[in-house]
Amino acid sequence: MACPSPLDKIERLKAKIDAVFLKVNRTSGKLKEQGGKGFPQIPDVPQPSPTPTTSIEDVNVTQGKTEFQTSTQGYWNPSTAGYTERGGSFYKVFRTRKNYTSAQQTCEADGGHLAVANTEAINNFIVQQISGRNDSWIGLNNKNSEGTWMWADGTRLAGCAFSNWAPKQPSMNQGQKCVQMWSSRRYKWDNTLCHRLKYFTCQIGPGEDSNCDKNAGRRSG
Ligand SMILES: [Ca+2]
Repeated sequence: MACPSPLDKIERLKAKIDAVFLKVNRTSGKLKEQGGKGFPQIPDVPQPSPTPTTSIEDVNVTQGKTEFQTSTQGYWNPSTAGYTERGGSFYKVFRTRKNYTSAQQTCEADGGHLAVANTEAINNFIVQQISGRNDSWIGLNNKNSEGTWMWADGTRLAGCAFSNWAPKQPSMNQGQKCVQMWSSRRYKWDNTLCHRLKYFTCQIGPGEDSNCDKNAGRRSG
């Protein structure tokens, strides 16, 4: 074969240059593609508790939860203190016996109050937490006004659709101003003497949306 002519050399050189351009273009395309995806995502850091894991059923509860989390996050965690989350609030049965006032103070020290069992659902939930045959205080009393039963969140029992008195309760006995879940009456409610020592249930957070009427009249509960 004859020595390649200068023209052939130029053609080959052009072909090489084209090949290089093609390669550069492909690489550049890949880089653009990569660039469009941005930097690799840093995985989300898991949120610390008390992020509830149960499903949220209505908007009011969701709002309550958000407010509550904002107010407590960062300095105290009910979950690690033995509280169980339900619908954005936290509940705990304390298995030491205290009188009503001491029980209330224990709940307040945790940032809550004695439990408000103002719907059948939350009442049943609390009963399930009380294991064994133990009477347990709830946040219901008429210490400030005879005949007017007040929940620990400031609502009147009379304004709520739900109540769960044991048969013949509340009894009219003088001084029975505090309400227990009465184990020998299937944990239905009984008014009894506040100085008695009983288990008790605390609640942190807004609790259930009970539809209790905060402006209910001063009728007897
Ligand atoms: Ca009674």
